[in-house]
Amino acid sequence: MKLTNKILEGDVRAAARLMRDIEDNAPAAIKELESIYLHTGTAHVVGVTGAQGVGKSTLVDTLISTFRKENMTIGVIAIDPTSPFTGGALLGDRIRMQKHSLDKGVFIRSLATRGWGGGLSKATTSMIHIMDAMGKGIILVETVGAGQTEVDITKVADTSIVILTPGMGDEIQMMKAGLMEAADIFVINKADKEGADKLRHELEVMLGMKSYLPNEWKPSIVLTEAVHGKGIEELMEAVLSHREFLISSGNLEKRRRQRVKLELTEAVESSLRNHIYQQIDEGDYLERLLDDLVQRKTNPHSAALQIINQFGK
Ligand SMILES: Nc1nc2c(ncn2[C@@H]2O[C@H](COP(=O)(O)OP(=O)(O)OP(=O)(O)O)[C@@H](O)[C@H]2O)c(=O)[nH]1
Ligand SMILES: [Mg+2]
Repeated sequence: MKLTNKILEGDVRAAARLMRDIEDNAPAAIKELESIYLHTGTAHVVGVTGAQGVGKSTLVDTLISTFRKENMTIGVIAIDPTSPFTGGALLGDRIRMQKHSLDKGVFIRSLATRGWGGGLSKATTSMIHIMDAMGKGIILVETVGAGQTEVDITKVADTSIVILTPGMGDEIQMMKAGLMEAADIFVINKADKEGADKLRHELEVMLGMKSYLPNEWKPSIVLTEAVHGKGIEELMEAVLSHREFLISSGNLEKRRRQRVKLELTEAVESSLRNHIYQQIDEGDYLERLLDDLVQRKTNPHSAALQIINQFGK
């Protein structure tokens, strides 16, 4: 557990080291994570999602400065789909974020998600835990592009920010991804462009169609101009209000329980998968079962149960 103690003291190098080990699937990293986990649960996790180019990174960058003025410590995880098309944008992000690199209260990491086959990777949740254990008060998780990762981040975030921009027809794209229902805060970024008020009106109409119970959060709408630093304080206030609401309504506990449940089921699935596959790969058990399947002597469901009974002990 030599990394854990350093990480708890906020050691950035130890944290970076552990994160690398996790990405490399090093066995020692699992042990470290087990002890890290016991020191988590205080950070407020904020998902920042939206279609490509809506201004997520610019917004995150300005949010960092705004939170820092309030003396809050920040972790940032930028999830990179490793698409060749975003290379330029990421380079831009790095240059932009460099100004925070000397600030001990800020820790920024980007994560590649290629090869994880969609969904929130184990690396992402591990990284959230590490930053949490480091004592970061707010953890911002930026997801690029539209897809499963964006929807999944809303399952682990305490607060979900969904960013839209005027005149892009984003609203409709978002609806499809199931993001609209997950948003706690809608940001209309690039409010300097035409159509911001129209979009705000459309969102208000949409939210007005639903009735909210007293202990239910009605999503807030914030207009921002990230490039000009406008509306960022309001956005920070919206995040803090939502956090207050979650705590006072008891919803934070419910959300966290959901998150833990998701993590647990994922852990069960992956442990079972690793455990079983390792064993069936060793003998000719699998080959015989495949023969039976090809010859229609059995069916995949029964064969799966047979495998679990044989090796799942
Ligand atoms: N006009 C205007 N442009 C903005 C605003 N905010 C960001 N931009 C510009 O929009 C472009 C994309 O900004 P990014 O912050 O890289 O957007 P992103 O959502 O992180 O992009 P990806 O990570 O590639 O999905 C940049 O050229 C920004 O300068 C704004 O408020 N108004
Ligand atoms: Mg970005």
